[in-house]
Order: sequence, then C-alpha cells, then structure tokens
Amino acid sequence: MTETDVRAALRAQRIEVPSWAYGNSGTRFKVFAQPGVPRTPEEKIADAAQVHAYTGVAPVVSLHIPWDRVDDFGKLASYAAERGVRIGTINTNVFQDDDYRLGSVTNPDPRIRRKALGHLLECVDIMDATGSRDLKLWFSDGTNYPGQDDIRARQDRLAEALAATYDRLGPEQRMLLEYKLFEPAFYLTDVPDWGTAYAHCLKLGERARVVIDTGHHAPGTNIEFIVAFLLREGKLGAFDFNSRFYADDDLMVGAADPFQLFRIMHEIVRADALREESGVNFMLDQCHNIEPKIPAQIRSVMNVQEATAKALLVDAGALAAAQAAGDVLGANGVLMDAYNTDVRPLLAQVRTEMGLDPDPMAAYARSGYAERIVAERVGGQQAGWGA
Ligand code: LRH
Ligand code: MN
Repeated sequence: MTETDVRAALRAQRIEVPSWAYGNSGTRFKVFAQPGVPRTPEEKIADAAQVHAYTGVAPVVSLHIPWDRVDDFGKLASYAAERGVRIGTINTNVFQDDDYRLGSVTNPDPRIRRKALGHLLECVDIMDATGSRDLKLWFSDGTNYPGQDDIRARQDRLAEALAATYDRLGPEQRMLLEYKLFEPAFYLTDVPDWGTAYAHCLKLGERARVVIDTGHHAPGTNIEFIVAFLLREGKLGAFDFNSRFYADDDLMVGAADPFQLFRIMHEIVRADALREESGVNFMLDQCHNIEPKIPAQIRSVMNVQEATAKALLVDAGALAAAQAAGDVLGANGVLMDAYNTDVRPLLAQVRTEMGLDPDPMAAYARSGYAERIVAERVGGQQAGWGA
C-alpha cells in the first residue's frame, strides 16, 4: 500500500465511542465521582463530540438504555447532529433489574423472559427514532452453581428471544451479539464465547453478527484468530475495544497490550475490513474509573489509530512471499518491522491534512473545555451505571 493510500485509509477511519465512558464508573469497591461529569445524555454527547473535534475519526456515539433514556430520541439525534456527531449502536440492558437475578431472556420464569424481550424490542423502537443501524445485545445471564439450571433449556430460551428480536429488526438494521467468558455469573455464562455467539448468529440470519469485546476472553486467548475466522465467515459485526491485564478490566484500548491490538488490526487490514462498507463497527467499550474521561477517550482513539497505521504499513507482498517460502523468521520480521515503526509523525501529518491540531491531547487541554464543564456542571445527578 502506498503511503498516500495509508494516509487516505487513516483519514477515513471511523471509531464509535460509548456514552457511558463519560459517566462515573468503578468497581464493587468504589465508584469515584469526578467533577464535571455529565448529568444527562445530552452532556455525554457533548463530551463525546469533543473527542471527534480533536481526533476527526470518532463521529458516532453508542447509547445504553436505560442509562441514556430520554423522552424524545429524535430530538436527541438532532442535538448530536448539531455537535457534529450522530447516534450509533443502541445497547440493551437486561442486567440491572432484580427480576433478572436468575437470568433475563434465559430465566426459568416466562413472565420475566417476556419482560426482558420487551426491553429488547423497545430498543429497536429507539433505533427507529435515532436512525441507528445496530442493536447490541450483551446478556449477563448465567448461573453460579452446577445444577442451578438446565444448560440446554437456557439455550432454547435464549434462541427464542433472539429470533423474536431478529424478526422485529427493520431491513437495514442489524443485531450484534456479544459474548463474555464470565462475570457477573461465575459458573456458567449463557453466551460465553465466540463459538456460541457465532452459532446463534448463523441460525438467525445475515443481519446477525458477532461482537468481539477484547476484554471478554480467557487469558491467553488468540483474539486475532477469532477476528480472522469471523471475517472469513462474514460474521464479524463489531469490536468493543478496551484492554486488560487480568479480567474484564475495561482499560484504555492498547494500554495493556498494544501488540495484541496491532495483531488484531493486521487481520482487519489483511481482510480489507477497515473500510466502512465492510460492516465491521469499531467501537470503544471502556470505563475510566480514575483517569479524566475525555482525554482518556482521545488517547484511546489515538491508540487505535497507531495500531491501524502500523498494520497498514505491513509490507503485504514481502509477508506473503516469506510465508509461501516457509521463511518463519523472515515472515515474523516483516510484521515486527511494521509494528516497530514510529507512526506518530505520520498520524500528525494526517491530522494536519484533516485541518486538525497534530497533537489532539495538547489541543484539548488548551481548549479550556475541561475547566468549563467543571464550573458549569454543578448540582444535579452525575451520570453513572446506576448499579
Ligand atoms: C459487558 C459489556 C457490554 C456492555 C457493558 C457496558 O461487560 O462489555 O458490552 O453492555 O459492558
Ligand atoms: Mn462490551
């Protein structure tokens, strides 16, 4: 790929940011409140718009229901548009109601299953109002002790709810099914791995795809293999990017393992799936428990840009030749040369070409926005997970 093509691909990159990253978040031990945190979905969107203003590649904001529920989602979509961003993926939430103690769509009690399905269908109504394409489904459903419930029966219940939701989707709308190894369930999770999500999506149809949350795997899992496999099957719908040292830590993407992010983006570039038409939605799903949230999102977007730039610089011809020749070290060397390339000057140039400051972090810090929101956002209920 010529450097001109690389810069064009980087200018065209699109990363979706999560509304909940701008609210307070934490662990069971403590949720630390930070001054200036949004109180409303509008203020979350205003903060997300700052990330796009300084990076130029983050024009879409994911919402989470009910955390971002408003009376008029059409009006919220206009509010976002006035700030240069649009509302993207709608995230369901059937993991914070006492009724879901033994599961939501997999619950033994049909009344509770109907309630959970009702929420999923309401989220499609919201997509109709916001013009969103993607419905993202993550289920905390699972059990904590062997024998607590019937594994197969729970899969039957899950499949029934997924099919009913899929049938409700409009022709341009998609369903993204997210898997997670464990937590909050600690014995069995009903959608624990990519294979289970993939199998359900295959049964559902073309507009059902898998979400890879990079924090949802057993330690040592080769995530780029899952990426390559699902791309080959046309079943990779999206990423929830973050990073972790241990479990679902939801740290800044690329912070814990930038080499893993590079290897993932290498499989994306190799499959020509960076283009918007590929249908892969590159989203962040993070919690900034102790660090300032808007700068952390800007840094996260830059981490994805850096991994992408390095992946675009892989000499594909030399790599293919070394692989064909069985030149193990040669092939590995080609990839490491790209990974060890300092792409920060290239990205600074790309930002300049986009009419942006080459250093988004410094430009945001100079803007005074952080100080302004601390001064303005006094009183009211700061946004959070409401857990
Ligand atoms: C679950 C998850 C899911 C979201 C939530 C915010 O761990 O990754 O994607 O709904 O985090
Ligand atoms: Mn996620």
